[in-house]
Amino acid sequence: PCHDDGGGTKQKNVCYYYDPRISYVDYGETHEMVPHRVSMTLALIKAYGLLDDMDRLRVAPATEEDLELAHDPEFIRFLRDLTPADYNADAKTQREAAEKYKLGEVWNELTHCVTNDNPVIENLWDYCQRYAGGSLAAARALASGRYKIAINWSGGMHHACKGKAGGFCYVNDIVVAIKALLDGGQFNRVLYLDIDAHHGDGVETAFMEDSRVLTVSFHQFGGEFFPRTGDAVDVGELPAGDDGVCPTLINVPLQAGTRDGRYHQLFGPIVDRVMAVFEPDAIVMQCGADSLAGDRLASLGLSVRGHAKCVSIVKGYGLPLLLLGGGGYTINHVASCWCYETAVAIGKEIPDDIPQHGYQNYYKSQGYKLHYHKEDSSSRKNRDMRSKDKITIDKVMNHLDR
Ligand code: ZL4
Ligand code: ZN
Repeated sequence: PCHDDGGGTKQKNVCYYYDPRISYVDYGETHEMVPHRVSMTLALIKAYGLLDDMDRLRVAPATEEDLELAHDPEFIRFLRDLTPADYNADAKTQREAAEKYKLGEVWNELTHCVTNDNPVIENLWDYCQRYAGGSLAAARALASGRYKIAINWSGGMHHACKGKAGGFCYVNDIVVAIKALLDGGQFNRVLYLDIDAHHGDGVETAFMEDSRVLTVSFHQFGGEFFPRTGDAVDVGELPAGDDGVCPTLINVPLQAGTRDGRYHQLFGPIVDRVMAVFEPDAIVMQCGADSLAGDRLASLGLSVRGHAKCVSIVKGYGLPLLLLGGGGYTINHVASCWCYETAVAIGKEIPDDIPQHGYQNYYKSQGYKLHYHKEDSSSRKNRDMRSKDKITIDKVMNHLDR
């Protein structure tokens, strides 16, 4: 238990994984994904003095075998051997193989244009090993029973599939971590919650036929918003004993412009029902920060407090909790959010004024406050669910009632 050993050091409940090499990864000058945001997050966490309240642990890079928990061996080997030099030397076969795995420049049938969402970049394999290694180590730390909460803000790459990359994600560290939790022997059921602005399609697909994992994704939906899947009608279930059914996936589509009020009319009640029906032994939460107001790619409008309230609600159930990153493209907002959520995990309130530290200048546009404000004149209107939200919650609750 948590007691003072007399030397002033307490047993810590939270462990934190961060590998500095990840922050040097460069998706390309015009790409929206900026891995440097995780080192900004850590700098802020340090500046707030939060490192004293957690154990910061080493990341062992995930091995090929680890990654094969989630992926085809051929895909993993291709990823391991892929270099920008070879790719750009245009050995035609290399490019064709890459296209098969959705790596590099890929023709997109839906938009009729070339996508380079998953560019062939320097140190790609090392990057994959390290962000997945962090999530895997975090899962093992929870399975050991030593920690209550484990954090890897470099993880949460929810779009990668068994045999292909997608949506900035090369390997799916979440699937690896969940499999490790299940294989550890202490957890029979794992709940996956995803609050990224994008649908958690890769994790959903991986566990759609697995009654030990329930995936629940809250995401912007409608129009051409990536990846266009995850409507509320896309729910899944498997037969369970005594004529019952066991839910395997739930989607909560949200309209662009959804802010704290409407988000939380859905989040709290749905998570509460999910907990009662599914009774998980552990929770994995993808905390993509592109659902925040002012994100460069998405159009949801959560405040930092609104986003972190999701974490605090989930923490409130007291189960072993794995917190992962994900999207987030306005990097000062991302660092503010994940720093605040680290404080929530620890159980410490931190002041709004961003302390002096190396990355101070990044926060000018938010007045050097953690809780930045986006113009929000119609916040009253956002409090009430719209008819679409009512249909969504009815569908989800009905699904969980069966
Ligand atoms: C970019 O390189 O929707 C914007 C946006 C600008 C600069 C150069 C412009 C060149 C990626 C995105 C034009 C590029 C147009 N620039 C690319 C269907 C798409 C077809 C290709 O948060 N165009 C593809 C993926 C999404 C699509 C979102 C979210 C990940 C996560 C977890 C993944 N892909 C549209 C894009 C660039 C840009 C490069 C971009 N890509 C924005 N949204 C997408 O859920 C980490
Ligand atoms: Zn996203």
